[in-house]
Amino acid sequence: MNVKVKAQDVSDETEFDPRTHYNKHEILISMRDGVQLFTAIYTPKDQSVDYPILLTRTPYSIIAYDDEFPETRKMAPSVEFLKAGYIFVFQDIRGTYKSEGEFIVQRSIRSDKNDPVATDESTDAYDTIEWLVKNVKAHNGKVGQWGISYSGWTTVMGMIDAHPALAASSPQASPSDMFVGDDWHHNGAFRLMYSFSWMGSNAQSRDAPTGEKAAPFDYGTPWGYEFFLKSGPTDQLASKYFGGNIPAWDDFTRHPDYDHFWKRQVALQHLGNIKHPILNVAGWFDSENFYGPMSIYQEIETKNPDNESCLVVGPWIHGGWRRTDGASLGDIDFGSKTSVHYQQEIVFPFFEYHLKDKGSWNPAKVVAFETGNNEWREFSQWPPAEVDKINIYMSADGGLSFDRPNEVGTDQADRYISDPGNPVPFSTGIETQAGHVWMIEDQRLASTRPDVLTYRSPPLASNITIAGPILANLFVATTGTDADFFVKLIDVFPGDADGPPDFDDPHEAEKAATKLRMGSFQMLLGVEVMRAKYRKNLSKPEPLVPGETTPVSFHVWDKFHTFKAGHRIMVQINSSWFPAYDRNPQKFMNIYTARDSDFQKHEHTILRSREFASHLCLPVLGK
Ligand code: PG9
Repeated sequence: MNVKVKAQDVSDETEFDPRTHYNKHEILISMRDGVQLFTAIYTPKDQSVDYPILLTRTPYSIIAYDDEFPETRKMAPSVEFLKAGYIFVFQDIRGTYKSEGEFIVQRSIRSDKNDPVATDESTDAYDTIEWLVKNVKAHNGKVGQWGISYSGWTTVMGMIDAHPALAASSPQASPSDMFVGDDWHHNGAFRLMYSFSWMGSNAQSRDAPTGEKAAPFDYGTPWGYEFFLKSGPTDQLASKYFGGNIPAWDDFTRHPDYDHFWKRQVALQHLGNIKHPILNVAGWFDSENFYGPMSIYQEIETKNPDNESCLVVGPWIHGGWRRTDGASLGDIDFGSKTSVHYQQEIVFPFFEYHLKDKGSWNPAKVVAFETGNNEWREFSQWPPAEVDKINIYMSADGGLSFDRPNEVGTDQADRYISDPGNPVPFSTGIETQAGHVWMIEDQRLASTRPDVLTYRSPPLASNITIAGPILANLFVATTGTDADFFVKLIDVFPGDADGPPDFDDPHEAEKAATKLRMGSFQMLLGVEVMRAKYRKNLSKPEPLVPGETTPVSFHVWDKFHTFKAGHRIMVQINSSWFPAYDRNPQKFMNIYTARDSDFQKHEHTILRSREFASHLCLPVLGK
C-alpha cells in the first residue's frame, strides 16, 4: 500500500470565499534589530465588532502575495474561524521569502537575553505582536497563535517569554528535539530522505528576499531507494547536489553526536514559564513530529503544574487534522471524520473561548483517539493512570508471549545478516519523497525478508488496549562494532476474508477486494530505531564489542490502540529502513563520512533466553 494523501474538503470550506469577507494588507514589520519581516494581514470587512488576532509565522512562504489569498485550509485551523471572524496574520520568518535577514534552521533561543538587539524566533514573535496590537485597528486586545510543524515550532517559540497580549497558543506537530525524535534524527539515526528533500527545498541560501520558491530538485530517477544507495557520503551531499549552498546540511554533518549544537536548539528547556492556555496537537501516524508535541505537552505539565495546557491526539498523519477529513488512512477506516470532530469540537471552541470569551471550554487534559476501537476518549493525564506495564517476550519459532522464556543459554536467539548493500526498504513506494502513509503501511513488505525478524503472538482471546509509551528492551550481539536496531509494533489482522466478491456489483467487488487485502494485513502502529553506539548516551558514542551480549533499550513512543480479539500482536526487528534512515556501516565511525568501503555485512543476534529475555514493555489499559 502506498497511498498518496490528498487534501480533502473537511467541511463546507470550498463554499466559503474569504475574499468576500476579508480585506488584505501586506506590510513589513521592523524587529528590534531593524530587520523587517514580511507580513500579510486579513481583516474582516464587517467592522461592527472587534476581533482577536490569530498569528502564524512560517518559513514556507505565506503563500499568497499581492492580491492573492491562500486556500482556506491554510488560513485558519478550520473554516469556522473564517466564518466567525478573526484577524488572520501570516508572516515570512526571518530570512525566508519576502522577509529580510538570515534564515537559520531552528534558530536557538538567544544566549544573552539582556542584549537589546539579540533576536530569535521568540523575540520576532514578541515584536510582531507588539506591532500588531499597536497598529491594527478594531482588534479586541487578544492574540492567539497557531501553526503546524515548523509553524508549530514558531508557535512554541512565541510561547517563550510571551507577549502579554498572547492569550492562547496551539502548537501543532511542533518538533522539540531534532536529535532524539523529530525530523532530522531518531536516537541519532539520520533521516536521510526527508532531510535531503527538506533542505533542498527550504534551506538553500539566497541572495535577497524573494517570493519565488526553490526549483524542485531533479533526482534523475523516480526511485529514491536507488538514488540514495548511489548518492555517496552524507557529508558530501550538499556540495554534490546543491553546490554547497545549504549551510545547515554542513552544520548537521559536522555535529554527528548530540552535542551543544543540537542541545541548544531543544525547545523543551525553555518551557518553564508558560502562563497562557495551550492546545497541543499530535497525530498517531505522524512520520515527522510525533515526539515533539508529546514531549512539549509533558514538559509543560511537569514545569508548570498550574498550566492550562491540554493535548489532543488523533489518528492522523503529519498535519492530517487540517488537510484530510481524518476518516481513514489508506485502507484503515476510523469510523468517523476525526478531523471534523477536532476542528469543530476542540480547536474552534478553544480559541473562541480564550480569545473571545465565547462558549465554554472545560476539556479533559487529554483527548485521544483510540485506534482499533475507533473512539475518542478523555483522560486526566497521559499516559492514563489505569495503565499496567506488561512485558511481551520474543520467543522461539517467531513467537511472542506474555510469559518470560524458561530456556537458558546464548543459543536461545535469532540471527540475521544485515547487509548495508541491500538495506530493508521502508516502503514499497517508488518515490523520491518519503510522503506520509508509510507510518501505517502494510508490513508484509518486510516480514518475508530474511534480514527482518518477525515475532507474532497467537490470535488474541480478548481485546488488549495499549495507552502510553512502549519500551523496547533488547539483548543483542553482533559481529560488527555498530548497528541500528529498528523495532516495529504491528497489529496483524485475521486472515479470513469472506468468500469471493460478487463481481457483477462494482461496490461489492471493491469492498470485497479491500477486505481481501486486509486479511492478514500488518498494520504498523509504532516504530523506532536505536543507533547502537548511542545506546548508553547520545552524546558519547561507544562501539559494540563483537560477540558480546549487550542490552539496548529505547522508547517506541506512545500509542493508543486496541488489538481486537482474533488479531495478533507482531514485533519486527531489523537493522535498516532505507532511505527513510541513512545506512549504518556497522562499523564504529562517524557515519556521515562513511565511504563505500566502510559499509560491512554483519550478523546480528537477538537473544530470547530466560536471562537475556528481549521484550517490549506494553502500557496495557485496564477497563
Ligand atoms: N516537519 C517539518 C519541520 C519542522 C521543523 C523543522 C524542520 C522541518 C515541517 O513539516 O514543517
